[in-house]
Amino acid sequence: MRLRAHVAIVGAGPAGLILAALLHRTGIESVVLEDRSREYVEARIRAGVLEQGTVDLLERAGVTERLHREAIVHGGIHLQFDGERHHVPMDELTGGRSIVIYGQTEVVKDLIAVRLEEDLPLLFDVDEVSVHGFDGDEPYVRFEHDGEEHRLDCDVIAGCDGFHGICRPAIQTVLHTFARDYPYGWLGILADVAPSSEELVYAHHQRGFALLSLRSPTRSRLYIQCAPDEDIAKWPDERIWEELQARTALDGWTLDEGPVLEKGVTGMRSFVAEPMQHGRLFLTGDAAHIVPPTGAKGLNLAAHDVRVLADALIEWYAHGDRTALDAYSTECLRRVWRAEHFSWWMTSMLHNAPGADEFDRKLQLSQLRYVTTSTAAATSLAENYVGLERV
Ligand code: RFL
Ligand code: PHB
Repeated sequence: MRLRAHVAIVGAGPAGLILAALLHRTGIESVVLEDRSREYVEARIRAGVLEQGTVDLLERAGVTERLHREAIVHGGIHLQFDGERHHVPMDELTGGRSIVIYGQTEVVKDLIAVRLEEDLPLLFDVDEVSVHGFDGDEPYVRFEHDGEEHRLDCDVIAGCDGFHGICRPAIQTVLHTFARDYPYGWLGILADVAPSSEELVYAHHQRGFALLSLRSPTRSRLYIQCAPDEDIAKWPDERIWEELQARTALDGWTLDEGPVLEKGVTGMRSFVAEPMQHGRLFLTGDAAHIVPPTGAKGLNLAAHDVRVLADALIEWYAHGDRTALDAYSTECLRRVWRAEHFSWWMTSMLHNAPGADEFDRKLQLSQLRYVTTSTAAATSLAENYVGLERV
């Protein structure tokens, strides 16, 4: 079948779904193509920290009704090292800015619900997606759905298909890529137990990094540093709790345990592809860049990309002005590289790299002490963590 839309969106992660919602609000119609099932996409556990700018964008996209009821606002984080836990009051340091705890899974569920309620095109379980003609003025996407072949003609293709998608490889030859792999990963669990700390705890420990986060007043999300190719089968729940207890132990405080509902291992990588556009194909979010999760920036960067792209498309459709579209990549990459540096810095300061010696550890501890004693250093961390207004 032959279909037509203003914008073809490949991928129904946060980037693709937010873009589709923003465009729809101004009458620009899109078709969203997702190669996984709705159940899979809605069950995938990912990020949990939203910057205020991301919440504002979701507001504009019209999907914050449940978020405003359920999200938890945090004004700070804790940094733990050398047996001490220090509070970084991010709101005080940044003139009242805070972060919001609301799972990416919930954001995606809300976006899918609104899109389907409004009867707008969003196809799950598509196969054999390929992108064509973006060098010229008549791009199109080919795909299979329900055993039938389709061609989707459009003005622009948005590659929102994540790190393992097909859009970035389609323009591989014009891209410069920059990458760093880290010699460790994160083993993450979702546990049915109230969080033991009101705010997030980032813990530096000789046995490796640990992070205490949450999803709701009754659900904890916890991570420990592990090998990048760690075999999850070697980690029965008791062993995970033991390790979490050892790495976050503090006099006068206890980490409450509960049933583990989900667990998995994530590798850590920094990656940027430049430019984020070729002809009429635009890359957004993880399709163009990856950060290690320590800075909680991945989802927020994806949201920023699609805000810039949506505004540029609105300008183009309304006034035929391509200036903002042409500046898309340059505009996004400034924030991308700031987040790359911040995420790399947080990661290097908090993890115990294999082969690291006492000198490395002393430098980390000195940096952590500086960040928790100097207002200037704490402000630098805080303004990056809550999201810089201007980059
Ligand atoms: P996604 O979410 O990967 O979505 C891409 C979608 O495209 C689909 N797809 C295709 N569809 C059609 N055809 C194809 N050929 C396709 N190939 C792929 C995929 O199935 C998928 O549905 O990318 P997007 O939208 O750019 O969003 C990026 C975020 O998901 C990611 O950056 C964050 O999850 C990163 N991240 C965090 N970010 C934060 O801002 N704050 C956090 O606290 C945070 N914590 C995390 C994280 C990522 C983690 N993992 C698992 C990598 C914690 C973890 C553990
Ligand atoms: C999470 O809650 O999943 C989370 C929080 C902070 C991070 C990364 C992940 O830096």
